[in-house]
Amino acid sequence: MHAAGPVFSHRDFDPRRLAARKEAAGLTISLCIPARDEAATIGRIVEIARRRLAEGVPLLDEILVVDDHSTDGTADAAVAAGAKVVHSAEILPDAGPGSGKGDAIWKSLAASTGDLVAWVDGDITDFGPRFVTGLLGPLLTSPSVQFVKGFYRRPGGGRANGGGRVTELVARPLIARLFPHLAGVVQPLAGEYAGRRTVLEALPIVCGWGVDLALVVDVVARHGLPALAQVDLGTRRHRHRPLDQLSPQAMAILTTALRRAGIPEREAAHLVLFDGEHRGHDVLVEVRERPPLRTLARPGYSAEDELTA
Ligand SMILES: Nc1nc2c(ncn2[C@@H]2O[C@H](COP(=O)(O)OP(=O)(O)O)[C@@H](O)[C@H]2O)c(=O)[nH]1
Ligand SMILES: [Mg+2]
Repeated sequence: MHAAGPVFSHRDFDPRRLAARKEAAGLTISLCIPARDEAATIGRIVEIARRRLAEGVPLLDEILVVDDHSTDGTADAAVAAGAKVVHSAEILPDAGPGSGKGDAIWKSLAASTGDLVAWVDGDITDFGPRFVTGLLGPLLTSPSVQFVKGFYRRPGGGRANGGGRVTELVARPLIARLFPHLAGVVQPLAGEYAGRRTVLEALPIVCGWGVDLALVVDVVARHGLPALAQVDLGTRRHRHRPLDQLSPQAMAILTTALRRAGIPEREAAHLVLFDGEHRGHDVLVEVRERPPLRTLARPGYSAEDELTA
């Protein structure tokens, strides 16, 4: 592998041993899942995490789903499977406007309590405990690791060991140009990652699709490459998006990367997309940023927390 931070495999970690380490260290752990219309998959993910990693083994203290105006019964499915479900609009309602996946990540950090926080996407169809133990293992066994990014094989069409289309066509070329020190990150857009709350609450969070890349860039900028661990999570299958839905994702990644590289950008990220009749439609891509959570005055936070955090 290309030089980057430490690399692990989910096979390195046993749930029971991780739970013992967590207990010995006196830590609590949250699993968070941002979800918008994931009724088909969210129940199974929550159920497996709860049974195997909260009840079977005392690793997870909390399973939180941040639902965002889903219309397919996502919240009910997640509740039935045993998750705590919070609606995005109800978290920090006075914090001003924001939307998209990254906004849900920021809000899940605000609404969860674990000292360690792990995220997985809600559309994974071959979910298993390995996703969670893999992400938490490096944090529980290596004190120098601050953030863990998952990578995986993607069965089905395309190269077995490559990334998705936005990864290969947008993220990788941008990283090569703007952040060559991150060229060894196998899946820069993976939605499966975990970190220490102290580190995460000190970072700004990009609201939309740029969040996954920005977290890697920001963690390494502040803490160096050795603080970024990568973990092989085995295989991962998820929803396949049609090509025409990828332009906004690509725009968010591009805008986020340019901003992090210090290249000035216009305030709003507008795209024109064409329909089957060649009519152009204006699309505004979410690239706003949320401030580091520790800079917000929040209920439940004492002034002392603010000073010592
Ligand atoms: N709460 C919330 N979750 C979202 C939003 N957009 C995407 N997600 C979730 O973020 C995760 C990744 O999204 P997905 O559509 O799979 O992204 P892709 O794999 O890059 O195409 C999934 O669990 C989505 O349900 C949103 O606006 N709000
Ligand atoms: Mg997906």
